[in-house]
Amino acid sequence: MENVKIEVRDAIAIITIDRPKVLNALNAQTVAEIGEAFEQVRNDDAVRAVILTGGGEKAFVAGADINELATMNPITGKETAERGQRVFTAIERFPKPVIAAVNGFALGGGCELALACHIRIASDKAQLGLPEVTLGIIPGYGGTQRMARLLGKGKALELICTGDRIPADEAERIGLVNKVVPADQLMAAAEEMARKMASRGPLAIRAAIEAVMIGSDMPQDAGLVLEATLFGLLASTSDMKEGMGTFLEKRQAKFTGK
Ligand code: CO8
Repeated sequence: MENVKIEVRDAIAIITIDRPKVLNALNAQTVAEIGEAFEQVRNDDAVRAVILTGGGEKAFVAGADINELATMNPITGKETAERGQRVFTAIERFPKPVIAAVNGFALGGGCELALACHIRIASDKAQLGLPEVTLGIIPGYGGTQRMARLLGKGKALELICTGDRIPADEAERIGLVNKVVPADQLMAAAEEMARKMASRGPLAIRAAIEAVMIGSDMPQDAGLVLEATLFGLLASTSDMKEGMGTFLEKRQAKFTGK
């Protein structure tokens, strides 16, 4: 892959979008490579958590590549949006926790990418926003849906319709990011959280993500059925016996994902 790099360290895959000269802008190739990177990591049993970040000092991702967007017609525009939405939805439903380490600008498609991740940790230098309306378009990689679900319709419409960029501390205040840390501690903070999640039962983590991400789009009664079914399923796993055993025997868990 040309624009996306994968590094695996201690059960954690760090996926870096690496086109720093254009602030990691998402052209079609980069979107495809992000999808490919997640597929590689999905099939790697040694990986139990993922950190997604941007290469260089300035940006997580400064949006879709405006040079490509400028050439869209109605057909290619819809197709491009759908292709990106498929990749981003695969991230949202990824069976291992995905933490966005937002190291700088997360704008437009970059903010939408962060929104598709399960957790967002931001550097104190990060700025986030959906500036699409300043270009005469709307978010097309899920931003209208995921931001409204995360923040509520009022705040989402404020950000989408002004196109304003907000600093990391405000993003934390409104719940757009989980926490903010000094820039030089960003990767350490993301790795610390990823390591903690990677040490838990992987099948339980997978079920938790499914229950929250799929369940929150269902009526609550159906979501509760999903939760109970996944809960029951976990009772059939060695990981459950291991987890309960460690508590009763006061020892460290060794989960196998079986
Ligand atoms: N696309 C292409 N190139 C970009 C992008 C981008 N989104 N962002 C930055 N770049 C390039 C710049 O053109 C510049 O290149 P060059 O050095 O060749 O001139 C280089 O990156 C560095 O950028 P700047 O010189 O502008 O850096 P500054 O520090 O002055 O400014 C900003 C940083 C504020 C982030 C500024 O670059 C900016 O405003 N970028 C555009 C942000 C934006 O509008 N993003 C939203 C794009 S639209 C979108 O994401 C739609 C998603 C949905 C698509 C649905 C499918 C069709």
